[in-house]
Amino acid sequence: MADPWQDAMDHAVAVARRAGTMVRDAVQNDMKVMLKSSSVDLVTQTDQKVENLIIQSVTEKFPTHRFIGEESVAAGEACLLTDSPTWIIDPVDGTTNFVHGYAFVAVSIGFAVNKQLEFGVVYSCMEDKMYTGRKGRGAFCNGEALQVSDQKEITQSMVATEFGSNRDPEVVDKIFSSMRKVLCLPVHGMRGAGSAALNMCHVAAGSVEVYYETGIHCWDVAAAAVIVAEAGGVLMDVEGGPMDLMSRRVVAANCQVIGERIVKEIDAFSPERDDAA
Ligand code: LIP
Repeated sequence: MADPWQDAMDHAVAVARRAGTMVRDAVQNDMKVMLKSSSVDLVTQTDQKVENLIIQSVTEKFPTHRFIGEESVAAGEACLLTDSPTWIIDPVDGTTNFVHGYAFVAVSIGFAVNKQLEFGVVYSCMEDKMYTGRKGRGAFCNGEALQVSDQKEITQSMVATEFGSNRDPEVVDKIFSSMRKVLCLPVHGMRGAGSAALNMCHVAAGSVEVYYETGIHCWDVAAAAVIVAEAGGVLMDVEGGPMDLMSRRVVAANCQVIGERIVKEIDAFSPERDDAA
């Protein structure tokens, strides 16, 4: 059957590639770094320029579609997912990496209809890796099919997580106590790419068994959630149960057993939801 969203997905891939070129070019030049929620929550003109590029180009082709974009929300727009076709955009996922010239930087474009994610495109700009996932049709990296790891033992697993950008000591304590418990299971290792989208693509690609984080936003994970699911992985909340895109909490695992095992070690907390009025 013809795919009703094929056109939109092709457009997402094309615009992600253009956006990636913009990001790569910007790394060569001086960049103006600004602050958002705190002194460690960074944003650059490139984040804003890339988001404008994506929104403009999508609007020209699909004038009725809606957007949730990291920088538009930072500028005061509502973060509201309706039934309308909606593009969920993180123009530069891994902004801190981008500012420091650390290689994991991605353009992330998710697409939802009737509040269900239909496809996701994550372009790792510095590595020139185009990750794509289309509901019911698989996940790919540069055209090669992705498959999660078949590991079922947490003690044989690679775990990814992040410190995030909240420096409230109580939150930092929870992050560290969770990491300590996970590390001492023991697991083979713990990593953090500095980009939620790429951590999840690493789960989809099989090099990481499970990624968890609290504090991410819907635009960090929407696209990669489709990629993980289509590579055979599972998504859940940090306390178990289904992932809620607006809750700012995510576990992406190769399988249910590993996901549920990691959930047992996480000291959960609840940041303000993305869709809080
Ligand atoms: C960042 C993530 C990073 C996470 C931060 C933040 P940004 O996104 O991808 O992995 O730890 O909380 O959300 O701000 O670079 O788009």
